[in-house]
Amino acid sequence: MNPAFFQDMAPPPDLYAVDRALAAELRWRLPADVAVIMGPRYEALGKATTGELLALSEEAERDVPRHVPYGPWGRRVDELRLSPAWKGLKEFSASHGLVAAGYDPRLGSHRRVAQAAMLHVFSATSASAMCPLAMTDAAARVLTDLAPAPLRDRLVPRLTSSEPASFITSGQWMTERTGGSDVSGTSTVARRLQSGTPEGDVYGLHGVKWFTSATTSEMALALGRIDDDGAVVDGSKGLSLFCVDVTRNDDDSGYLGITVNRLKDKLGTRALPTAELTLTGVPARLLGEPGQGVRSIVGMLNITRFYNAIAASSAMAQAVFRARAYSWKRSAFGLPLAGQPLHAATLDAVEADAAGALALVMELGWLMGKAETGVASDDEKRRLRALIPLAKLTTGKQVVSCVSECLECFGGAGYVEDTGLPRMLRDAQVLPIWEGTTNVLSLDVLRAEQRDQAFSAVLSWLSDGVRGLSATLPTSALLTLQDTATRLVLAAQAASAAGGSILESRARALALTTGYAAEALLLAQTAEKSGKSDAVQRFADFVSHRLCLAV
Ligand code: MFK
Repeated sequence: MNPAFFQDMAPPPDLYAVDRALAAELRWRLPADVAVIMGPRYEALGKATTGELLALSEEAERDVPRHVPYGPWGRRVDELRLSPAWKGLKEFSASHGLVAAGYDPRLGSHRRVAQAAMLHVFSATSASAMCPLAMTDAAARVLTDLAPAPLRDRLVPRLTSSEPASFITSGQWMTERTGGSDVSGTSTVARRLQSGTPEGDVYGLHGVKWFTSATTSEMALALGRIDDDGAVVDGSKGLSLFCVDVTRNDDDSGYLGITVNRLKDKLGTRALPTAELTLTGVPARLLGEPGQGVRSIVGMLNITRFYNAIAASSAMAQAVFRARAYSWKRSAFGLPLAGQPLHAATLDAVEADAAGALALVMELGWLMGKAETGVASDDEKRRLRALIPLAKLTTGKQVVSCVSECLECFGGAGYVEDTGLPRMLRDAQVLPIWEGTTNVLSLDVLRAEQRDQAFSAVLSWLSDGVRGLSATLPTSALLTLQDTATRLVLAAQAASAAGGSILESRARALALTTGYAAEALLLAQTAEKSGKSDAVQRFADFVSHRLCLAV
């Protein structure tokens, strides 16, 4: 008995330094010239995550956003009061080139893998600053593809800037009271203000946006329905995409053409300002063709879903390494937790889970980088189309269970707010929800199959990959993965033959099983390429954890 005993807990780690799965991925995925460019950047970022970034994020989490609707004399001011640390996080993101890396020509087709590693190191300590970065990167992509040259040249260099003074962020305004998953009921209307300006046709937007994250961003992409003298097309085919400059009125009496109704009181991501907005004619430029708004904004969603998967892999890795660090410091029943077989096995399982999520993120980054630089084959493009929703939905489910398991590793401390641990679980819970729920994305995979045979491309890649694995991998794990891949193909064929509601009702099970099988295959390939025993062990642990009962 020691009445003077107080438990010690390690702070969040530098993931670049401790995450062996990340090191294994980077070793085989980055060519030497890219590794030379990125190595020092990863090191600097990793070190900063335990210093400058940690201080900024803790401050932003303490000093959460507030909405001040009225000034002292009753005038509408709609001030969104944010911690100076939130601005600091934005500057930090710019100076480390977190968005810029995705557009860096020196990184060639490896740009998205190189960027994913940075974001994996950054996200879990970012106080949700990952959210505006996701939308910023996605807006840069959409503007690059769709905006008239003057608009593109005004905004894209700033969205992708590494200079804090010029870096701007973007929002994504889709969700309305009628629905987040189903945008066909969008009631925001767009009335023409000016035609044929160099930056495109200008419309005034009128409506209510129900969730707008990172509301203090300098711009946003928004869906609206063009109202041509009372003629409005219903449903999602009537939606168009608009680019909004978010500006304050000259006399600082709120935002130009926007009223902030209130900030959302959310379970997590509390440092992130998420508002309900009423648009009262805010000027916005049409992007792409009228009526093609959904088609246009899915280009944005594909990037934000990639970021979502990275946010999941990052949160999982941080939770795992915090739990592991604790297991060295905490003793029970006369032994450190780390030395107790069942606890150690639990930690190995969650570490393998995090490694699986990261492997899928890296594969996605590899395919995205190839597609964006025009070197992806048709088969790779089809695979990418399905892997985006598959990666988002699979990692979204993994992160919640993995972080929950890690909190359990801390016992009661994992349930006590001032340890900072419960916040990890609250923040994780948004990842299966925003950017498409598990069911919506499972149905998206079905549609991608029906339109482009994209799911078939994933299944073929999976079957071929599993067949190509070497017999030197642990036999039981290998057999389980082979069995899963075979049964998956049969289950997909049966569901497809049944069609209709039976096919839909099985979409989620098929999607999640495919996501886990893909992760297992990628871990096996990483293990083969690295030849390291810890990578082989992660493959075996992952298979036990996610593909079969752990016996
Ligand atoms: C850490 C990271 C954090 C990121 C944070 C961001 C915070 C922002 C918070 C939010 O904004 S959350 C709101 C996010 N909202 C969603 O994710 C919407 C979820 N719903 C869907 O994804 C629906 O499936 C969808 C709205 C797309 C359905 O609408 P529709 O009108 O029924 O679309 P449809 O008919 O399925 O697809 C229209 C076209 O787009 C089709 O092409 P065609 O017209 O040529 O046939 C589709 O093939 C195509 N399409 C759909 N999804 C696609 C796609 N193409 C490529 N990629 C996709 N993902």
